[in-house]
Amino acid sequence: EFGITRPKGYTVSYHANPEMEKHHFGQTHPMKPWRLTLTKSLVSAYGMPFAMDNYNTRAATYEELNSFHASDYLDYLASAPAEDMPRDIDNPDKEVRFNLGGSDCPLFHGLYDYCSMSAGGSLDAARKICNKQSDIAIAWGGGLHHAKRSEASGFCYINDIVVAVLQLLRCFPRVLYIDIDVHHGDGVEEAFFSTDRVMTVSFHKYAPEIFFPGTGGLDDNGPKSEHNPGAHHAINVPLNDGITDEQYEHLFQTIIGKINEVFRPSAIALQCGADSLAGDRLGRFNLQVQGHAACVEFCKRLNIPMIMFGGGGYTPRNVARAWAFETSIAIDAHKKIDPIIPQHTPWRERFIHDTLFPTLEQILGEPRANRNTQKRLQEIVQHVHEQLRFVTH
Ligand code: VJV
Ligand code: CA
Ligand code: ZN
Repeated sequence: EFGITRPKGYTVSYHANPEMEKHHFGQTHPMKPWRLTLTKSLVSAYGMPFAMDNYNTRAATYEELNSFHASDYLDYLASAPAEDMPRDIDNPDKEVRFNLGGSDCPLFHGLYDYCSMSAGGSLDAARKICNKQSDIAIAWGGGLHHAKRSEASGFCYINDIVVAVLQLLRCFPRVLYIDIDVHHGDGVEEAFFSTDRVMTVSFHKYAPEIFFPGTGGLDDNGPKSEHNPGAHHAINVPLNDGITDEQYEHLFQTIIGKINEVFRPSAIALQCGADSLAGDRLGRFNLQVQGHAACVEFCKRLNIPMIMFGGGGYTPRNVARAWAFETSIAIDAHKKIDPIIPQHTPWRERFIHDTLFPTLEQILGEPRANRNTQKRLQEIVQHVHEQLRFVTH
């Protein structure tokens, strides 16, 4: 109907599981797995599944999760009883193990299934890339970048990205991890602190004490201990409120273009957190779908096998817009896509505006003040270039 066909010369796979989307973190918790249903409904309404290999995500096994996570943490995660009330606000004295059961990381019904399905999708995506059955693999249910080996953090329990990158490292010498979520990708950065086979790059709002998680300053480039091969392989791009498409795209292309030349990755893991969009319930930037998606398009043009993960995103209609449009970029259909959301899209009224590309005025009323000066952005580029002088192989 929309003339969307398979891309020529390469294969895209889409990994999802409708069961995952039925889980709830709690009534007013910002993380809504349902945004994945809204994304899928747009992707399908545009006819995109015809252009991809579609896989129903399985749950990752205990052994697979154990490739990164500690056994005692996984055992507790699998057995901890669900709680109907998060504790840390109402009952701050109660013991919280592994940071589980507070208001950020509540113990909800089916938690272990939800986590293992998220990781299963990301791991399947990595396997398809490894065995060359896919050139781009999409796992919007993954991207949970804050989880640590033995700790939940910031709505993330299992670090599906680390599990997937460990799989990629079995078949590729070097993996570039890129994170455009508004938060710092601390869990992934820390997991690969001591290897030069993974370079991590996160763009994020940075304001320690005020904005989660508080790490990811410009000088945070991996521990500079004497014989750490991972030194200089963590790149951080700390930003202020209100950054625009134009500034972000320029920064992204300059930095990722340079990293591609120097590090020469054999695979890319791209975390596409959509909380960096304007109007996000937790985010602070002024990015539009076009600017966010331009980052995905730039990565795709590098012609390197790639996994696209989800991540944050707390205004579901905008998350669905971005991830559906980015899916169309993956299959090279973005120029054919009608910006008017198809009439037959389920939950079409939830989008409020009938376009994939609402203006900043439509999203926000009035835009958030931009606190990023050109001078500061230049300093960031300068610092990154200096770090990259240490990177050789
Ligand atoms: O800022 C924090 C930590 C606190 C303690 C817990 N209170 C609720 C908030 C302050 C220091 N946490 C952040 C976590 C952000 C995680 C982002 C995850 C991702 O996008 O990077 C990847 C998926 C935070 N910011 C906002 C909230 N938590 C928040 C949590 C809630 C909430 C409202 C805001 C939890 C429950 C409810 N409302 C009902
Ligand atoms: Ca980020
Ligand atoms: Zn986030």
